[in-house]
Amino acid sequence: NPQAIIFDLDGVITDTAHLHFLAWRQVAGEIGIAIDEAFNDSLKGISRGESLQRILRHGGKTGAFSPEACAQLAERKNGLYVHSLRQLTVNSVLPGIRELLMTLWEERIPVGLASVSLNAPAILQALDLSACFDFCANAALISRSKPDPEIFLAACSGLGVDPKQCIGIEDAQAGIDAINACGMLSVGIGTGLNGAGLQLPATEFLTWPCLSAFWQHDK
Ligand code: B16
Ligand code: MG
Repeated sequence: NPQAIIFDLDGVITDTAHLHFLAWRQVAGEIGIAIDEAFNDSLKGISRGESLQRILRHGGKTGAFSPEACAQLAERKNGLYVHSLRQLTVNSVLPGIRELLMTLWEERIPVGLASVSLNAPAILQALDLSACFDFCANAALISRSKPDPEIFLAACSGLGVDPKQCIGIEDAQAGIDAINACGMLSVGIGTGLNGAGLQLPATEFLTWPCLSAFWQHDK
């Protein structure tokens, strides 16, 4: 068996990408930048500050705002986003995920979280999933967004496991690249991802028998 399974949050455990999008669209609109869902895909797994920089670049406004103004824009986005998180309930967990986490607990396989979201602990709590995770990497201690492997390495180190003996699960290209850069086995959820060791169309196909077969085949 793998020594641990490390999950991404946004897009794997729950679909917060749309809420991030709505908050960013509002803030970007207020400074005259239009963003759409396709552009939002390129912000998945990217930290709040770095997302803002990408939005400014997208709107041709790189350097137009002082660091203080940028901090205010990021804070405004987060206020809107955190407000929208109130709509999350125990029913907001993506299909199959709660069942998978229960099975991993029964199988005594350690479970970690590698989300660069500073709101991750509150989201897990709203979903009533906090107890399912043996270790959640602290996004506040991470200096580089995915595709840098830092957050996945922090999750492995907190669990005391060897990345090469673990599986990472992601829905974003930056996340798959981060997992592969650690030497972990990667599982991609969704379409259009390059380099995932195992590619599944949606979370409902993510089961322990499927992960176990992938592990035995690839190790
Ligand atoms: P916050 P993940 C990421 O979560 C999101 O995909 C990304 O869109 C967001 O900007 C980032 O968290 C930071 O989130 O503003 O809440 O700190 O994919 O790493 O779970
Ligand atoms: Mg994600």
